[in-house]
Amino acid sequence: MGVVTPGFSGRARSGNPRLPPGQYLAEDFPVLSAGPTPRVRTETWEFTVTTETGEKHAWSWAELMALPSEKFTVDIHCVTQWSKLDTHWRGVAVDTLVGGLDTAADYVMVHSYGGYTTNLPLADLLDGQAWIAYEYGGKPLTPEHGGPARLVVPHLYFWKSAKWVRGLELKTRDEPGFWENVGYHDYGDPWREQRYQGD
Ligand SMILES: Nc1nc2c(c(=O)[nH]1)N[C@H]1C(S)=C(S)[C@@H](COP(=O)(O)O)O[C@H]1N2
Ligand SMILES: [Mo]
Repeated sequence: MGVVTPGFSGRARSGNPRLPPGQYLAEDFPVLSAGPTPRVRTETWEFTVTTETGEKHAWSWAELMALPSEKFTVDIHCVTQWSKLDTHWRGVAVDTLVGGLDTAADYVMVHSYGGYTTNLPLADLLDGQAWIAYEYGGKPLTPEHGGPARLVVPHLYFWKSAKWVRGLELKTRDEPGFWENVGYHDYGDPWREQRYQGD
């Protein structure tokens, strides 16, 4: 038996080219929520996109379901160092909701039921990089994982993937969301290990 246990070397340097630096593979699907799980009924659920001029666009649950959806398979990376490869989802591409809008905004504040927020550049939500997801593993997304619907932005740390998503606020200025405000990185690229401000 070697001095370095497989578990330790796995965490330090996995050799798996799909694992960003400092990440390890999670077998299960951990639940990470900063507060209680809001129970949002689809009957009253509403998703809004507000532009920087105050123009508001809203979708009911039925309207979201009527939009073209995509199945997508992605790797997800939490800042607490777990990653999960090949996760299966279904959702509506953010392009489908925002694509036709007249906006000069460069930033987005994502808002959730329950009050959670997270900020990111609008460009990171477009071109097939992000979805409003409502199925995981072929089943309706459970409340613990953000159901009825959550944002999924797999190329950034998973705190950007707001659970119980309620809307996108398009903005000309970048402002910090919930975790960004207490020291987490504004952008959060797992491949550049942008965990905290200054990384
Ligand atoms: N609304 C909301 N969204 C959230 C969070 C949260 O606390 N509230 N936690 C974030 C963090 S830190 C992570 S890692 C993922 C966890 O998603 P999961 O619980 O489905 O694994 O959700 C993100 N989205
Ligand atoms: Mo996280």
